[in-house]
Amino acid sequence: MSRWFTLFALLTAVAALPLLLVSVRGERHVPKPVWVKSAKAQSGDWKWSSASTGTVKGKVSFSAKRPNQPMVVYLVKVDDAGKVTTQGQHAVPAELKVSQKGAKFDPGFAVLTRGQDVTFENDEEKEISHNVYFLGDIELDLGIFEQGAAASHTFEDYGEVSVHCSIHKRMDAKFFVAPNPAYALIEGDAETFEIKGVPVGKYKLLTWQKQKRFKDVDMPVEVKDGAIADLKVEMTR
Ligand SMILES: [Cu+2]
Repeated sequence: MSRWFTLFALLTAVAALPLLLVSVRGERHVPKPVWVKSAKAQSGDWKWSSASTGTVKGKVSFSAKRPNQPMVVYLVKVDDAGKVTTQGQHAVPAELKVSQKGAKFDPGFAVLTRGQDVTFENDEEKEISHNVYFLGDIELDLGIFEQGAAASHTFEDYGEVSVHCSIHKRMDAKFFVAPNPAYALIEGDAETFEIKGVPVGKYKLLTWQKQKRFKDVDMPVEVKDGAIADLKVEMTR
């Protein structure tokens, strides 16, 4: 009889274990950052600033009416075989501060550079808590923070980030994290771009659109010392 009781007690304990773990997890207010998905950026010894640089410029054309939304033209370093390789070390822009006043992320759109810090400040005048979580190429939850508190994150990977708050469903923002400083933001009715000071080497020119209306471009570019690579970037549907 006592043997059956021991077995029963053991089974109950095993069954209760997940519940116990869930409750412990629920008390953890600031989840440890974990990369769920990676855009496969790597840092390496290769330095972005170099004595030998060239320029990549071009004109973007659109096969249909273009939405009044920003797009980014950016370069990704590739090896001789054309495969994405280490993106190297580069100077990182200053931290971006994002306000959350009135349950609104401000700025609601930004282009960042890999390695850049972003601080979300809960600068509400009332006692309102906010949460920040990311979806997209970079997925992460920064937890919930009260009025006066802040949450920071360093973007060590590149790609698209949709920023949300689990408390306020309408609170959102969009970031694009460029892999290196070689990018151009194209806004309004601008159709040209120029990226100067690109270290010589082989790259891929890629596009990113905030509103995805066209097929993104993926074309090879070679940057030569003191030269200008002049490209036609055709956005088709
Ligand atoms: Cu919020």
